[in-house]
This record gives sequence, C-alpha cells and structure tokens, in this order.
Amino acid sequence: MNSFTRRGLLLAGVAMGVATRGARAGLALKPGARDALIVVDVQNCFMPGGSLAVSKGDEIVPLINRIAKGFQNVVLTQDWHTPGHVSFASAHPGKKPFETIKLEYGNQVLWPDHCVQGTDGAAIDKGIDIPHAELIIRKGYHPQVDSYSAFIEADQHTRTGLDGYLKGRGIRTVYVVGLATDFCVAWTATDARKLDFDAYVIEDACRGIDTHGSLAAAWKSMAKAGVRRIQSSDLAI
Ligand code: VGL
Ligand code: ZN
Repeated sequence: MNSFTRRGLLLAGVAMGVATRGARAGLALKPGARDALIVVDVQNCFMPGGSLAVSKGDEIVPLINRIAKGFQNVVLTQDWHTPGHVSFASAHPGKKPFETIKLEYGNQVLWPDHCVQGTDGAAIDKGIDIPHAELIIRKGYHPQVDSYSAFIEADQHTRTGLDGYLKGRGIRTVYVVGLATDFCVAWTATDARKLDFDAYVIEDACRGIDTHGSLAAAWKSMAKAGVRRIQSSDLAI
C-alpha cells in the first residue's frame, strides 16, 4: 500500500467515526454526579388551554419523565408571579399581551396573566412524574421584576440562589428542558454559562412561544453564549 492509499483509508475512517458519533449513534452523553437536569416551568398555565399556552407544550411531558430517570440530580422550576405582576399586560392600562414596553431594567414583553402564586395555573403539570427531583426553585416573585432565568432576575443582577445550590452540590454541567425554549429555557441556559456551568439544551424536550422572531433569536444568543444544542437521542440513557 502506498502512502496515498494509506492516507485515504485513514481519512475515510476518521470521517466514518465522526458520522457515527454525530448523526447515527448520537453523542452518547452519560449524566453523572456532576450533572443536573433543570426542568423549566412545566406548569398548567403553559399547557394547551392555559392562559399563556405554549403550542404542543404537553408533548414534552413523557419525554421529560423518561430523560429525568437518567439523572441523579433534577431541579424543577416554577414561574411564580405576584397578582398584578409587572410582566402582565393587565398591569399596564392600554397595553395588550405580546406588546413590549421599556422598564427600568430594559425591555419587557407583556404577557397574559399567568402563574400567579398559589393558583392551579402555577402548579406543575400533573403528568410530570419525577419523584426523585431534589429542588423546586421559584422565580419571578418580585412584583416589579420579571425573571425568565432560574439563575438571575431580569434586572441582570439579583440572584435566585440556584447557582450557589448547584455549586454547593458539586454540579458542573446543566441540561435544560421545558418551557418555553425562547424565554425561560434560553435565559436559564445562557445564565448558566455566565455562571461558569457547561450548559446543554435538549431541543426535542422543549417547546417555544416564538413571538416577534424570538425563537430564532434565542438559539442565536444561546450559541453565542456557548450553550450546546442537542437532542434527547444524544443522551446515553
Ligand atoms: C415564560 C413568558 C413569561 C417561560 C414565563 O416560562 O418561558 N415565558 N413567563
Ligand atoms: Zn412569567
């Protein structure tokens, strides 16, 4: 065999290896003690029929349950607003849901009333079956500040404490699933990167709202922040 033939075989082998790992067999990511799954806002208000329904949000519930079985560490989040919260269109006379206004901390999309503390709409969907979840963290409870992120409120400054909890438990990597891809999932994953975690978003275990191009914009800013976009088939679970 001459050196060109050998080189050709070698390159073919490398190419096949890439194809096997990347496309056919998945990435084979195996969650361990330093990994946590964050299940974002799978709450009644975001389900079909809810006040801020995310299209097909119910489809991800069985998949999330299955994924969660592969994780030792699972955190659930709940959007948890005061009545009359600043993110509600109803709190701003003349404004309608999905319009944007400028607040002290920046632009705020206005939403239908949703996930009011203690209401049935704020409860986690009954189909979620993750008894080994270790923490439920609530966010968005300050009347004048929204919090899409489970880590840092919309003022870009106030912490929820989730980073301290995860770091205190030795977690280095978070996998994010839930609702909605372009808001609470995206902001949670992006802030995870800011706080020095590795972050994956499992795309098929999320659904988006997609208002004014928000879904494409969210994937772009997640990529820029170093969030890795994967599919559930990339997990070895
Ligand atoms: C969310 C809009 C308003 C979310 C929460 O969970 O993505 N979106 N509040
Ligand atoms: Zn909210």
